[in-house]
Amino acid sequence: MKIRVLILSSIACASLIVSGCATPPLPKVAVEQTSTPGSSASAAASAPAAAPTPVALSEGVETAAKRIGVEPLEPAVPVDQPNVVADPAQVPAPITRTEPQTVKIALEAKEVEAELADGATYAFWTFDGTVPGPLLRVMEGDTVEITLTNSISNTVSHNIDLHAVNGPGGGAAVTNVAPGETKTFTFQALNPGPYIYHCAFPPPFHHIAQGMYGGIVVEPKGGLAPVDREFYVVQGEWYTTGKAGDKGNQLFSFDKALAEQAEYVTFNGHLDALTKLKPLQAKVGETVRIFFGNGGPNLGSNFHLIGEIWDKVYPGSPNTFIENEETWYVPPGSMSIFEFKLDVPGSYTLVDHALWRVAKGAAGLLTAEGEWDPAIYSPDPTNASH
Ligand SMILES: [Cu+2]
Repeated sequence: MKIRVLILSSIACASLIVSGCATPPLPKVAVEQTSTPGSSASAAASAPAAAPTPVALSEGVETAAKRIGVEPLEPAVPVDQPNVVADPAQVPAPITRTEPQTVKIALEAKEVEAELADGATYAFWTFDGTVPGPLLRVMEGDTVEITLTNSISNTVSHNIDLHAVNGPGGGAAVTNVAPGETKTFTFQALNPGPYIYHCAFPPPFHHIAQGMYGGIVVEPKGGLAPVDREFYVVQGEWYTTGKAGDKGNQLFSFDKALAEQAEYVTFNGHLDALTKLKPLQAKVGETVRIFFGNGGPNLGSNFHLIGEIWDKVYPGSPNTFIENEETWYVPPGSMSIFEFKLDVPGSYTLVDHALWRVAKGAAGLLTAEGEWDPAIYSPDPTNASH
């Protein structure tokens, strides 16, 4: 029952974030939907004659992009709107028990209009109002009871397919819920490891592209080995009718999704999610674990932390890991566990090492505070000229 409280507590936090997202109402900036890929609909709609004043698209992403020599995208206009960013430090407590339990998890499909980038809003479809949805944490052998509610205010049906499930559809076929409906199903967590869950209501590639995914970790009996700090990050890409950097409300582009031409590639649902809004913070000497998933729907992630080495990568079973890997591929619809120890203080950048995607948002900052050890790295790069 303890785990139930923890999970529901996490969900409650996410719900609070969503409440904040729902108000105030966002301005509707006219954007004509167009069937021409690559066209700039909002530019056509507003069409001021004067040349736009260059404004930094994102200070954090720009910094990350410059660090690796990638030109940032066209500028956007800064606004301050609610967002759906899941806090990467919002991770449920680790499993420490050894006896299986019944774990009850309640999730709510929420359609939320919020900011995707400075000046650009988007009608997200989410679990519990955040991207990614809350991290779920259960133990091998647990009976997991999933209850999915579709808010009455939503516009379409949803369901949930958890990759941790052994059974047809992974839960999708038995959780189809129209707006206002609630359904429950149970499964036994047989295979320990990290997994993605997502909405699979037809067409599933559309629901995923709107932001409906999250992670579920099935820990082994007794739990994963203890670490000092844990984070939760999920990559996803966005297909907007307007070009990246266009301001206003952005619509979903089926044409660009079909062509796999993403305008944005983000960690946790916003261009600036892990750079300006919620960067990762840790301390030198700590062991760090990142639950890193990829919602996709189309693009694989080549996950890399600039200036560090993944001491261990667990793509599946907690008993099987890769040591000393620098970049690890996480396909769409998959999650891996990354562990490393911080040896040197300073700023590190999480990236998809398909590096042009950094200019589309696939960057996060991790700051490590602590004592400098010149025997490990010298001189201090924050004092060095470039
Ligand atoms: Cu859905």
